Amino acid sequence: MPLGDFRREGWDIRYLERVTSTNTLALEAGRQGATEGLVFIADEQTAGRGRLERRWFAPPGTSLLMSLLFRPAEPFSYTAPRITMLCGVALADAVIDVTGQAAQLKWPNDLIITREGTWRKVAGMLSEVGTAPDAPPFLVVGIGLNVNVPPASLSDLAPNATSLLVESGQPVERVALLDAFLHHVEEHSAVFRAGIDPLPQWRQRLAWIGATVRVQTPTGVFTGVAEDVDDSGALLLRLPAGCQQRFSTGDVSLRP
Ligand code: BT5
Repeated sequence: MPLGDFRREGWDIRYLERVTSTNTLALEAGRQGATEGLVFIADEQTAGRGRLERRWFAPPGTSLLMSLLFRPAEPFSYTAPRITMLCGVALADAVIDVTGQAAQLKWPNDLIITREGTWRKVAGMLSEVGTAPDAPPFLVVGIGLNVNVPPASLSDLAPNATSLLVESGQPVERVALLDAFLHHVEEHSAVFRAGIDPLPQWRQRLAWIGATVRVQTPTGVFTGVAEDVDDSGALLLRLPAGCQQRFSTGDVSLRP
């Protein structure tokens, strides 16, 4: 089925062939009052965004490029990060269901696959908070998943990029992944609404807890043992000097 024909009950899915960034569209729609459940999905982005002003690249028609609009319940500062976490868990679930690949989350918002001791990034997530006058803030969760990116294009994306095509050795149906992902978002959201915190499940899916890692932040590079995440999802690193340092943002890699 073409991506543009995909529907799922409970979701308002808007497919566009080419956009600047699905996150930008979802943020604008949220400002205009769009309701939770809106999803923008595109075959191509001309200005795909990563965190910290970085870019997200994807050859047209090869990937899942999408943004979901959420209107988190109060208190926003507790609920919004948990919605991002449950989307990450749902993304890992979908990849595992559809491809059998043992995908793991990499703090804070990546999906990686490790093969023969080497990890590669197969998806990234960008959560952004939107605001509008006289209205509560809302949340946009953007996901870029490298589905059928051919091997020759991977080095144009990032040195450590991979795709599901490359990992599983065969093309993967984007519609099947999208359907599985939305199914798992529904499932995990229902559990969260019933009062169960998604953080422990998210933590369980994180790669490298207990391992020595390098954390790169805008203020420096730190090496230590990734001991845990705290109640807000921040990473807790045990530094060689013995003290623990908390990171709310950064890029983590395994110590070389
Ligand atoms: C992310 O940022 O990983 C978040 C990416 C979110 C992209 C989605 S696509 C749909 C929605 N609309 C948007 O505009 N964005 C969201 P970050 O952790 O900052 O990683 C960005 C870095 O990943 C870049 O600097 C590159 O090094 C690398 N990169 C870019 N494209 C990649 C790809 N397709 N696969 C793997 N790595 C990539």
